[in-house]
Amino acid sequence: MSHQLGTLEELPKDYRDGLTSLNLVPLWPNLRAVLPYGKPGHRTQPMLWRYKDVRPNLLKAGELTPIQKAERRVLALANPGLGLENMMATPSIYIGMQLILPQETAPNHKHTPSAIRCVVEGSGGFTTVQGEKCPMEKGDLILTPSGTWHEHGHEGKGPVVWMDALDLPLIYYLEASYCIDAPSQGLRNAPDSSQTRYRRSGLVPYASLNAVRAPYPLTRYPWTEVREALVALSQDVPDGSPAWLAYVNPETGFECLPTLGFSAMMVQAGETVKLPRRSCSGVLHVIEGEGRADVDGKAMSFEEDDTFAVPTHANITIENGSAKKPLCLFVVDDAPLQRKLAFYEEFPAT
Ligand code: 1HN
Repeated sequence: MSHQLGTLEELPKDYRDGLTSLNLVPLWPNLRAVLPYGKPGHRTQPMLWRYKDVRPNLLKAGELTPIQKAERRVLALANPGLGLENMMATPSIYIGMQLILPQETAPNHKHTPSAIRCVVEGSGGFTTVQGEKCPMEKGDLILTPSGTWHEHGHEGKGPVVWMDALDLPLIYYLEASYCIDAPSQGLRNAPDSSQTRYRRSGLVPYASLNAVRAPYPLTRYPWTEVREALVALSQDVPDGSPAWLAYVNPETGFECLPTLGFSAMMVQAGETVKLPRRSCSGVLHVIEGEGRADVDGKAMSFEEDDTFAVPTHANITIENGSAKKPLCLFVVDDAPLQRKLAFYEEFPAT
């Protein structure tokens, strides 16, 4: 491994030109670029998007662009390291902030990328997924997995904003991204299944034990329930570690979606936590609280509703900036995909 590999310039020009004309490329001058030693390289920058910068521009979009001309009214959080036009927060994760105004509807469609929403502000918004109407209140997680019909509406007052996360960069790279539309879904006239069939963790409908399991039994994870669980867990975690819960499929116990993973973290008032160095890339969104993050030496001060991207293998320290209130973060990452590919790794925080 200590050998200096041969460079392109060392090769005779006529040989190089000959290779080029045959669409052939020598591997060895490029090998370290595509297979770095010890740790992967990355173009993804640790990046913070402040909601106080996003919000006025999103509301302005509400004035400038009627929903009919947008289909989805969204400002994407684009990582400059990956090229703004590519709309990638990390190599696998697309993140956008979506605005819907009272009485507007965002029409029914389905697509190959999988999506989730995490509600940022407002009341009265809803997403209908496969006929199930999911209320959207701050911090709620709503899944719209690949191939599931979904549409949005708003029956309340004032703006409703949520964060969209999709595995779009992956699916687009695979040249497999497309959507189709259809008339509005018929509604099942019943509360969403987080309030009925999957009300409590550890309990599933009896009949599901026999049945061929639905791939996505639960599409809404209400924040009030998650927060309560985080508060309870906080009483029993070591100092310097966050209370950290993963959102899972209640029937399988595995991650909700095949590609992206979702979790919620609570850092106690006045505490600073170091996260394990993980091989996945990720996006952290502040549901409540404020503080500072250090991501591979880049310091970022954040407030409620801010969002930041972290590259693969990042060393992350998070400090709760309040001595009184907890800090709650929603985390999106591509660990489920990396686990399936059998290379997901975690290293103790240093
Ligand atoms: C999409 O379908 C939604 O359904 C939001 O709300 C953002 C970004 C790219 C591709 C599809 C939605 C999207 C999207």
